[in-house]
Amino acid sequence: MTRCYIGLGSNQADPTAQVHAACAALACLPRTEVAACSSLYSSAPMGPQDQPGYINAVVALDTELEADALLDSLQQIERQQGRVRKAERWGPRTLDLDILLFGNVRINSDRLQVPHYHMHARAFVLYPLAELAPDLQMPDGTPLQKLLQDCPRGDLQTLTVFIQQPDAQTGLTPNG
Ligand code: A4P
Ligand code: MG
Repeated sequence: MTRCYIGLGSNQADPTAQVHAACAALACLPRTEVAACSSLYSSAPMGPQDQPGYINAVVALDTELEADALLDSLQQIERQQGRVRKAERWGPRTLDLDILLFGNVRINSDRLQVPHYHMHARAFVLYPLAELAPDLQMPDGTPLQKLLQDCPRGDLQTLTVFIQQPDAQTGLTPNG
């Protein structure tokens, strides 16, 4: 099993529900278990400002999938939740699922860059990640706490809406 961390983001079509649904879908992936889900976080959009604010979260997964297969599965979940890839960089989306960390490995292929290329500068990634794994180290040995020191929280808010832990068998939350 490889412990990996997935960043979830949405700013379209009921973002909170999108993140809940994505968490449930992650729990249904083959040979994969959801170990923990962070709180939900809200923040103003990074990048183009003419789009709604975002809801973000981080999920810890233990998986036997290879990184490429995991990316395929994440992109399938994005499509199932209505994600349409557009040319605009950092534009609005129903769901974005990024592999932040995949065990302790570094990947630089055509399809994958892990650790995620900009995670060190994104409060909406680092703070939910720290909620799950405060003592984490990056593959290059940098402590997560050091990245947090260098990345102000800004307008990032922790919401008092929790991801409901989905049932591992059905992927359904207690309310369906
Ligand atoms: N790819 C490479 N590495 C990875 C990885 N580690 N995980 C490749 C996932 N995918 C990875 O992805 C484009 C390609 O990146 C994929 O085909 C995969 O092979 P994409 O999801 O279509 O592109 P994207 O997400 O639009 O691009 P980008 O630059 O990753 O967008 P970001 O950086 O995710 O920005 N503001 C707030 N507050 N919160 C947000 O979550 N998100 C964005 C999107 C903008 N502003 C935001 C937020
Ligand atoms: Mg992405």
